[in-house]
Amino acid sequence: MTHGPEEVPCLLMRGGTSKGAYFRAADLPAEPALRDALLLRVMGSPDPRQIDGLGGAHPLTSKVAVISPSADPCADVDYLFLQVAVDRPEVSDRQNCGNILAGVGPFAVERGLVAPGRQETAVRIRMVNSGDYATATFPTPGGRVDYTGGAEISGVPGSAAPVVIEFPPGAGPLLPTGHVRDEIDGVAVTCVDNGMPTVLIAAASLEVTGYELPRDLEEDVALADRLRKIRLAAGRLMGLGDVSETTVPKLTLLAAPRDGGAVTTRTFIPVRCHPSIGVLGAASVAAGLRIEGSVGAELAELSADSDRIRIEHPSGFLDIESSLGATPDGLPSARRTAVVRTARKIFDGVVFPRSAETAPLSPSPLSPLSPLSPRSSGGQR
Ligand code: NQM
Repeated sequence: MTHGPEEVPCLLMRGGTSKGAYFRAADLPAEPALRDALLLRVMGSPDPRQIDGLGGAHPLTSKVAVISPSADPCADVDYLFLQVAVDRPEVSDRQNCGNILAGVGPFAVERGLVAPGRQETAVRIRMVNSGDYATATFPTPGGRVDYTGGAEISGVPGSAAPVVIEFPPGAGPLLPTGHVRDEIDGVAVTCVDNGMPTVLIAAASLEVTGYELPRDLEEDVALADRLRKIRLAAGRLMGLGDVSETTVPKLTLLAAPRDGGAVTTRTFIPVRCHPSIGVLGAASVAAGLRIEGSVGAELAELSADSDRIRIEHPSGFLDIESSLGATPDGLPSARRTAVVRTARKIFDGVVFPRSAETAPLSPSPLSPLSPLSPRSSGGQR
């Protein structure tokens, strides 16, 4: 099939608890500025409702995966993740996404980038944003991706085929500040990066329980202000520079488990409170809990004889396997991380981006949905 210049082949997929538009790199402009301008028009940003595009008016449904064959001998495909801001004209490659990652292997088979196995297929993925690797294994009976199955993940109704994702140790340090604990604004934090830069904070140290509903936490303007200050300082300590306009680091509030898991979490991504938890965010939390002396180690209930850690979150739990080793100079380092996700092919076709001449440069002032109150912290991210 041939497509006009403003008709872009696109697969709309759910990856884990997120949803996004998946593209072959070859179908998008190679020039990042042109690509990003096109993606804003595809998703309908900037607009709090994204009414004129594919985006779902929330950071977790305003995501893009760009996939291409990899030149790296350790990978089959390259996966570039792009976060499309909802209410700002901004596309960022500063963070990775482990939920959208769940759809990358199936997409690669759907688009003929990887030859399927007869029963299952393992796709080696280079995550361009971080330079880290993952291997995703999923069923392909008879050489076709089978999305149906019995795997259930909290935050997604029903069940689907499991996508098993294995992460080898990442390239960067697990403790980017070089310390197990830092103190910011009078609050003890542990800054950890096992795929997603994350700041761990005991909920009680911010005068919340950590069991609140995400909506209630999002409406707490004083909490948002404290979190923003902690995040800006943590970003500098983690070597990320000025993070006022970026979506990393994330912030995870921790409390003792209530439902048989290892810990309860409320994660800010970084302004909206996640209805569950990101995959790499959970990988960072899990690793952080295992570090002796960390914020969280004292709250967590960990099993000594299993790598599996059950992370409780607002809509259930996420099980993750996490084991640590040590660097030659004795600092903790990630050894292995693995997780089960599911993915679904929702729609396959071409997307017609709004024409560049009529696209908005700033959000619609007349949206009937009021944006979140803590706008001083950077809008709906
Ligand atoms: O941490 C949300 C998500 C994510 C990212 C976010 C993710 C991850 O749930 O790997 O999956 O933290 O912005 O999609």
